[in-house]
Amino acid sequence: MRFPIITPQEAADLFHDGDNVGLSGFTASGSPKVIPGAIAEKAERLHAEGKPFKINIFSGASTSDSCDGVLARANAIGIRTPYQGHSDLRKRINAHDCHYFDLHLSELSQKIRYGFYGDIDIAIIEASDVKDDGTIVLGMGVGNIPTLAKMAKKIVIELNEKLHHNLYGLHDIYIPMDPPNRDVIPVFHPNDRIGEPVLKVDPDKIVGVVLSDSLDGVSPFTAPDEVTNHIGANVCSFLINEMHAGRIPSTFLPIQSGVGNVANAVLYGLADAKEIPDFSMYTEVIQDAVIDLMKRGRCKFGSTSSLTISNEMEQDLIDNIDFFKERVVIRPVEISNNPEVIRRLGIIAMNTALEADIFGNVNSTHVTGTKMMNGIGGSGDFARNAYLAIFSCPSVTKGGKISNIVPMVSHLDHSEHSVDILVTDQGVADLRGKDPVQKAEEIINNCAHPMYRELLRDYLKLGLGGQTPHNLHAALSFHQEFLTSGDMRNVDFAKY
Ligand code: 0RQ
Repeated sequence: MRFPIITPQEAADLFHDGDNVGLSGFTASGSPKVIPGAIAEKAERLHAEGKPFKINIFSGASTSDSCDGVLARANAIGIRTPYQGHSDLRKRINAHDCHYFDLHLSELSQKIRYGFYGDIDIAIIEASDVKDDGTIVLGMGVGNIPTLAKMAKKIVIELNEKLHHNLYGLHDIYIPMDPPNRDVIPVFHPNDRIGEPVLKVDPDKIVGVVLSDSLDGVSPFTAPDEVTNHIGANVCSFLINEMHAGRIPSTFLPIQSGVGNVANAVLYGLADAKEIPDFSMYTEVIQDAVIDLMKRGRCKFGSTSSLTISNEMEQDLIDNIDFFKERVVIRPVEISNNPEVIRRLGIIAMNTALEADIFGNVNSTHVTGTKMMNGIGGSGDFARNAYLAIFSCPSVTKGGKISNIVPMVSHLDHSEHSVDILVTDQGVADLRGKDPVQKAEEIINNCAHPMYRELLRDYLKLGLGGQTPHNLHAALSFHQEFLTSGDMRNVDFAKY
């Protein structure tokens, strides 16, 4: 190989305080495994000497403990975007040790190319193969790395020997032109390939190759519980009814689903429903359930930005790679989440809310309006442009002390204009074609937990008129009550 093989510690020497660092991957999949740990050790050493050291991380989405986790614990992240999901990083963000800005995932690449966030000093790319001419076969996640690599001044490769050099053909690497020269992004079907199977970088920018040897380490999903099963069943029967009513074509439409048990329950529910034809996914994350459904023949094709699958599934995929190359394409998130493509394909988008209000607005990111949970992820890319935008959440959380249906969301990620359907374990609220008061009735009757329905109706009665009858004094009364007494059920509207 033309490039020097270096140790993670030698790689860490290439990183300097204040550097803008691009990472390959999307979720743990395709994220660097070994260099961030060495950077974290360097940061701790420098901090002990009283010297500043933080790097700014631009990724595809969340990463893993060996990336965001180690760096957050070392307080080595200055700026972070566009999505994260690690508890240690969350603490840093909410303590303002790390400046996190939350962004629609599809937008980061173009905003980097537009120069909005400065230069990219160095990129770390997980590769399953690298050639002397700078041709790289990526790992299980792509994310924003095509643009990050193009813009980076230097590149260091993590060559993952576990990936066996046989992933060629799994990826489709494409960078659109920028305005005013942007052309059509020619994805007309989920399985259309529009770019190259490899990432091509300037070989002169590659300063070293670090060897790694581990799979992505995605935890297998936890067993579904009664609540997630109910939500999944509600979404599923809603979609089947829509197809029977002719509002979803009989050939069905491509599905996007966020991560977690609800997505799994919906996918298995659709797969088990005889009336639903074999379907495709056009999504940002493919989880274990989809791999399973591909083997059963129920999922025909999956377009994604990552295969966020457990080690067992990842090994299975590597061992049967030819089967999966015909059924999977891994794209840059700029394309997997592209609004133009999502609207053209007519995606059924399923995403998760932390809370929703009675008028159909959704908060996906901020606990009681202040504490960042993870980020908006791709939910806005998909919901805003979907054929059908579905949001789901449990009706209550923390044993009923929190109602996830509230008078007014404490933070707004998706406005009522982007939410067609709201689903909880209680049922389905179809918000299409309804005015705010009609939406409120639909949501209270069908989605709120029975123990909160009267309280929510009482709130509506306090409304001070207008098309959306809020009472601004009491709009955040549920949250205020939770912060004061620890239980939203104690809210007393006599005070308002
Ligand atoms: O806290 O762990 O302390 O019990 O929030 O809630 O119910 O376990 O749900 O893990 O699916 O996360 C929206 C955060 C849901 C996630 C969100 C507490 C609850 C628990 C987690 P504990 P659950 P999940 C895909 C596309 C981003 C948008 C999206 C997410 C913890 O799905 O980040 O879909 N979505 N992106 O107890 C206070 C409330 C609460 C609450 C739940 N109303 N108030 N706490 N919790 N509701 C992602 C990508 O783009 C890659």
